[in-house]
Amino acid sequence: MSDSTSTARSRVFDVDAIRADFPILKRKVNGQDLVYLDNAASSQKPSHVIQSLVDYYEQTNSNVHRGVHTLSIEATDAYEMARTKVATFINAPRSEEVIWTRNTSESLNLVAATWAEANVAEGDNIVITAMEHHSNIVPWQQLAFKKGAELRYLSHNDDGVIDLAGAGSVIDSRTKLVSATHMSNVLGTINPIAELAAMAHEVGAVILVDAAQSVPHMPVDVQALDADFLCFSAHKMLGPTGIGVLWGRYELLDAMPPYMFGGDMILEVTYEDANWNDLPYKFEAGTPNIADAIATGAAVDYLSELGMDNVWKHEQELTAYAMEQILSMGNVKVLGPQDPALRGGVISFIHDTIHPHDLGTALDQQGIAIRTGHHCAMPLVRSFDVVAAARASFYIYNTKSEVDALVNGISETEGYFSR
Ligand code: C6P
Repeated sequence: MSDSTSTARSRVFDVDAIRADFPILKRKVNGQDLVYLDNAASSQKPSHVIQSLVDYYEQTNSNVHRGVHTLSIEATDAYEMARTKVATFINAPRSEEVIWTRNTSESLNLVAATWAEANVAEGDNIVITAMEHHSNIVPWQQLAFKKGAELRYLSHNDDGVIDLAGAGSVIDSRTKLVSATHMSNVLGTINPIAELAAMAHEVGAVILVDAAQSVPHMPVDVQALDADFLCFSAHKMLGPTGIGVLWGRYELLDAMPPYMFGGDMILEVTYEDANWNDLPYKFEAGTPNIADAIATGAAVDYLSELGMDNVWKHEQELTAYAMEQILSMGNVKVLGPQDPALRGGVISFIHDTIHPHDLGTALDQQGIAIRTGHHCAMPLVRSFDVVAAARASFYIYNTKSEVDALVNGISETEGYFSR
């Protein structure tokens, strides 16, 4: 693997070699080999990313954009290099369009508190889908309450596929923003973002893409999607917690008011007033999360070396295999598209007789980590007349034998509960 400042080379997609890069995959959980299938919540980290944090703190640690001394210059270079890597990764036209935030949630709140605050008025509407994470519902609910605007939902069919034909009557001349998840963290559905972008642009609205579940797993090109804003979190894509990205079109970001005030985001301050720094710094008040930005660059290097086409192909194969195995059990219902080609590697399921929390706890005893609950998408999960679902989600280091372990684990749990 490259060091944290180099640009990506290519590497063969070899799952055994990939697994060897992840120290945590060697540990036992409850005396069993760890089978980590909770990647939609947060991914594991390769040594390359962990080492980039150690290297930064041992060799470079300093504040950025402030000093003339060597450490500060090196820290600034590495921090800005990471921004450039992210820009290249999502094919952003300019690296100044990449804003570091804490996570996807903060990126969404930033747009709600700045762009939407300035552009949404009474009687306008904001359109989201009915399969959003709370982070892409609640900021818009709050904004709609405050502004006297309407929050509208795009519906989906029983298979979790968006009703594009119906979207034409939901998105109208009073729509200011369409905000949609690229891949559902519950259903796995991949949404038709380019089509929604065209519909939004047709009525003069902008489109925001919640790419928390897509950027880590598939090639994402903000220009091909014709997106206006797009956000994601590093911790779901091999990077550290506490850092995320908001990408936005330069003209939009440039016209937006700041989100927070303080050091680095100003150009000039007098006792009476202040004016704002250029992008991206206008949105990065205070000392930023330097180490984690650099480690995000290392994560992007790692994924780029594997190639996002290969990452996606691997996960599609695993998903198809897992769907087949899980559905063949006969007593487990899978939420979302039944056709694996329409979805990503997130499989939420409901067992006929075992509660998801019991299943999750029993699987944990076998070293298998899945997520159970409402997955921070309460309205969506409740729409299936349940309060919780079990969810297995995959990443680059998962294997078919881990899918087998999951299916065997479910069978063993059935045996336990039938005793
Ligand atoms: N979903 C899951 O287990 P943060 O927490 O800010 O990094 O990401 C929020 C978020 C936004 N949108 C989507 C589609 C998401 O999946 C998530 C995070 C995790 O499904 C944690 S709740």
